Amino acid sequence: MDVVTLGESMILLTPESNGPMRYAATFSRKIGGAESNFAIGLARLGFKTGWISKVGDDEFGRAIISFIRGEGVDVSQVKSDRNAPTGIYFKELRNRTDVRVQYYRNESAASTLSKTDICEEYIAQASYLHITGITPALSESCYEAIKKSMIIAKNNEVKIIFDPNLREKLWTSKEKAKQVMLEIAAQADIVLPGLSEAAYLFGEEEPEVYGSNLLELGAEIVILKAGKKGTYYFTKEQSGFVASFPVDQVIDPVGAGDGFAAGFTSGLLDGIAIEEAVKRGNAIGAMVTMVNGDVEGLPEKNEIDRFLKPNNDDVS
Ligand code: KDG
Repeated sequence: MDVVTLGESMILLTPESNGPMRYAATFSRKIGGAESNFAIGLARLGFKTGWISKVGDDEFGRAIISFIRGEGVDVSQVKSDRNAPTGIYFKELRNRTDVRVQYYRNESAASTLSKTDICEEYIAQASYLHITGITPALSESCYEAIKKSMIIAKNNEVKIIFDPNLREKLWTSKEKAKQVMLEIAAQADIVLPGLSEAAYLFGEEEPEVYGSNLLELGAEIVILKAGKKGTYYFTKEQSGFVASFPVDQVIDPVGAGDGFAAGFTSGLLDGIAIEEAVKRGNAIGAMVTMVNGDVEGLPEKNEIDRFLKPNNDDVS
């Protein structure tokens, strides 16, 4: 297994018309979840990924498992819960620049995930463990599951990738969010915040300050995503900035960060230079925003190669 991740996936309902959702009569039904988005992104590029989770023992839970399995992600560690439902979320596209997310996931099956659901052998055989800041916000037992996964990773030389994915709606307080995120960041080898997430953790600062703060906490690689501007990267030996790819029209920005993380991680797995890995991440992030849905725009290997080398006839 190249990468193992854990977290909640939900049924995603998007109104078929723009504007306030109170007027929406018809919805399209898709699937979303930061961690499975990431796992699907890597699977499309040909990597072996596994997703640990829980869904309700209901039709939506079955839809999620079969969709994610169909995308080539291993779902052998996903359990069905008879006592709690699958979570749902709505993506309200009010207009091109105002996208709102509404969750119906309180006490969902995934929020009951606990350390007893974490199998040591499963994580131990992976090269990377991917964690987001969403999972520990779901419940104390989810945070326990995250902590156990990180201990297993540390004991087995599995590198930890931490994408804060700050979702303020899920946290009981800013202090708690900050404390947990910093605890996880201190255990991680690779940390991938957006600039606004870094500001949440450390206050308004320059990117270089965030970079050195996170390196001092213990990360080997720090990536700072500056949205449509580009991405900064920092290690002890080098730092730099890679500009974003222009996007004529953003159709749906949700999932772009997960696309970035998948592209960047694929670069690490391929052993390419950090700058090239960041470029691949930027490219996939851009491609995701051009398509409606959290995962629909994630490219396959030949598509990302073509995107990065548009004039290369050798790329099929
Ligand atoms: O990063 C995209 C995710 O935000 C989306 O897929 C839904 O997992 C989700 C969440 O918790 O917001």
